[in-house]
Amino acid sequence: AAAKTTTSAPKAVKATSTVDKAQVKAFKEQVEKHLRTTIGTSPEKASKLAWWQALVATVNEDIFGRLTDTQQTHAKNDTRAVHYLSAEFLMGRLTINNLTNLEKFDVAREALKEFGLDINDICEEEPDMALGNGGLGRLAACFMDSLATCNYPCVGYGIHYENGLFRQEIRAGKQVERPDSWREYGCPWEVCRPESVQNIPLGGYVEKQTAPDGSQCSVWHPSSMIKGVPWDIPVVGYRGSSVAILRLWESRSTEQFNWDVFNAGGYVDAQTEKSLAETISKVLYPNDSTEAGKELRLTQQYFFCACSLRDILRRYKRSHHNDFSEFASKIAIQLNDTHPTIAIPELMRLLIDEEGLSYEQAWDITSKSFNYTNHTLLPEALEKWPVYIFEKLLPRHLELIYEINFRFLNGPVEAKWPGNNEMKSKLSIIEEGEVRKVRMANLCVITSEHVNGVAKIHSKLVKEDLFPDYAQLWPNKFCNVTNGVTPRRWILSCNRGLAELYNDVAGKDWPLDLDKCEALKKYADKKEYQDRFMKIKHDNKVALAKTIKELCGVEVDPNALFDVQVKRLHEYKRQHLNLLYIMSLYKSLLEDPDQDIVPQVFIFGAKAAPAYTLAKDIIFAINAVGEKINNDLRIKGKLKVVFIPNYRVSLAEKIIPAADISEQISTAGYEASGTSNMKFSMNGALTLGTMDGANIEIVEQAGIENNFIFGLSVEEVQKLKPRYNPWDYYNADHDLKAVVDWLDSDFFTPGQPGALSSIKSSLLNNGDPFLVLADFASYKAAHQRAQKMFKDKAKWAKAAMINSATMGIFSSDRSIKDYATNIWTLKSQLIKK
Ligand code: KOT
Repeated sequence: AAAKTTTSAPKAVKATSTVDKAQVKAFKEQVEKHLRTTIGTSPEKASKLAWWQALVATVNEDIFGRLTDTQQTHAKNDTRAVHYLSAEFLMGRLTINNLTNLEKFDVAREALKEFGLDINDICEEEPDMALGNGGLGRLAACFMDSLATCNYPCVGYGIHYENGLFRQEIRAGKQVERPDSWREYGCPWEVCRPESVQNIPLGGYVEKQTAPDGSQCSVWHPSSMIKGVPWDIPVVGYRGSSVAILRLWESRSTEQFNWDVFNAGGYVDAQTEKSLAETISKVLYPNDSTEAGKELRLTQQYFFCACSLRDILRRYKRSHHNDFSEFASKIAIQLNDTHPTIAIPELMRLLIDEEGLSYEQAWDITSKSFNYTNHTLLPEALEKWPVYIFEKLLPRHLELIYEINFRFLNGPVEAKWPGNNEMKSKLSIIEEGEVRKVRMANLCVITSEHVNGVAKIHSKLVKEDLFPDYAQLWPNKFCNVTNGVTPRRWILSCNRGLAELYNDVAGKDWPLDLDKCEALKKYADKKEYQDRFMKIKHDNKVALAKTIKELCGVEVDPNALFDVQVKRLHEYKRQHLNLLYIMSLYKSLLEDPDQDIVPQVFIFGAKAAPAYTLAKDIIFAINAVGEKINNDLRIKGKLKVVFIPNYRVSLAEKIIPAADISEQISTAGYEASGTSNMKFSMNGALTLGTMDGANIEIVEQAGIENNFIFGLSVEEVQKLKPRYNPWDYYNADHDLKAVVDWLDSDFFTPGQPGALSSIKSSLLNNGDPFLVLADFASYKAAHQRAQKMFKDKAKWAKAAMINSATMGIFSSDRSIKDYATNIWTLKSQLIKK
């Protein structure tokens, strides 16, 4: 029959597209070639790991050519570039993403199929690159993807941790931390660059010298040198635009480090010093939103900043020799929270001590180069380093910090508030007290051109509550850039079914312009499309149910409502509020087992900082309650609770596409933004959450009627907090009292009464700092609304589709363009082949 042209709307159900046979053949030959000549094995005896390595080698062939093109274009045009300094980059796995961005995934899948292999199975061999704790590190990873995709000249700088975030095991319901050795068998994506090694001084003392002209200067005599070895990880932009570089520094001992000791016959001592130097990049500190205040941590921060700045200066000097007048117009530096703050005095030091600039010249350059992103308001996360640690490790930097502080207090502060010592002590970089401390955030604000928060509400609080006095001095310094996530990883790669649907309704360019997804909105009322959308969700739930069976040994029904809370465990994120609700639901089911409720599966994933006892107790409580509920035949499987161990990026990619409800239940004012909230919505989950962080902007897009919002607002929390008494809520609400008291029994922990009491105690005796009890009733009501809507399949499908369709502004491309336009004044550069 003759082909018919059609102008009608796309069909909801469509045949899957086919791939080019010649490309598949070529890819297959490439993989086999690498299997034989790069890996040294053959298709007959290759392990899955070997196949994966051959696959990566094949992909790398594509990447390196583009990398050279990118770097040559930028060098030739002497372009301005941004340098993203971050102690964390939570990259996850790279294979599927790189294939996706190169538009080779389907070809690769078919090629492997011809070897009898399943690409997803092979890609399971790849360890996650877990060089981050949570939101902050994952944001940096999404930003690298967007920087590359949008063709912005950039380098990401961080630490090449030998061990990333710990692997979590659950034993007898409790978290156990195991080391994460992500490169035990080598990482095929990274390239070592010995030609760019740096030597970093540390320790020692500062000598005051008088120059011939009578002026004073400082000479630093460090006590040791550490070698910084760069490892480059190429980050491919979507459709092969440009290739960005993530450069991670590994610490090694230098020959200088132990030569004298060695010569004096101290072979063993020399080895100890060597291991000290190599300790610096050994392990990622497992704290999210708290500060350890450990010497090694500051050494890590200084080490990677010092290496990165030398790298930046070397590249700048290659084209500008010793003329620093254009430095600030060529170099933008973004500080991902305060962790890289030490880069500020380090740049000052390099310019003054090594390059011979005056203090004023150095300050002029430095204060035009840096910008600072704040990611939290939690006081325990604001870094303050004891002055004595600085004296020991970085005496010259301390001197420069004092100088910056002196000029700031006697300049702008004195001019604005003459003679006001109270203001001076509030704004000072140095906190006085028994232990004098350096306030890193103050140094950032004083130096940076721009200071941004990560969601509208958060940026407002940064300006008005965290730094109100600085905002009076410099009102225009403060701005907002709402976070975003990359749609390449968080839809296209992890939810192929949904990606196909968007291809059909929005055309194939939606991964580059997520606003295009809005096209789905006009089909949200159409049964055919609702069915297709919910079929995609159902398939994802079937796949997740299989994973849950494997990892937790629990059978869950894909027809049940999947209610998901996955994120770091923290009191402010209130996993225990979720748990109290589950207990109350269970209680009501025991009281009336025949009641007509929607079957529900509550899914948790969370790592607790190893020293955070209450967080670990909450993990134990979730497991204990889950164990009881999952095995209670009286409730006929209407309720299941699972805790998926070792939550990480690769698990998120399986969990998020399968969620019906996304729990975003932080106490209002405490979650700076959240980013998983965006991923869930994009994948068609409805948010059950508070008006906090980016949740506010999510419901602004998707409509409050398509989500379940509950709880106190930021203003209400601020008002209630000073006079809050959790006992009032406990005594007034029978159901709440019953479940809180349940924690004190041994019902969930037979033979171990009191095993869950610390949670009750934190809620009642410790004043319930995050207002769990105050929000309980409203939280329960939100769940009831959700249950009701879930019974109306069409209504639910429509709401889910509208959520997914309206998340365009949460593409990290939009965030990066905001940074480029408002903060970095950076232009994108087309790459010449
Ligand atoms: C950790 C230590 C010190 C200071 C801040 C942190 C931090 C903050 N780590 N992760 N965050 C999160 O950052 C995300 C990205 O901006 C936010 O979405 C999230 O709300 C923060 O909690």
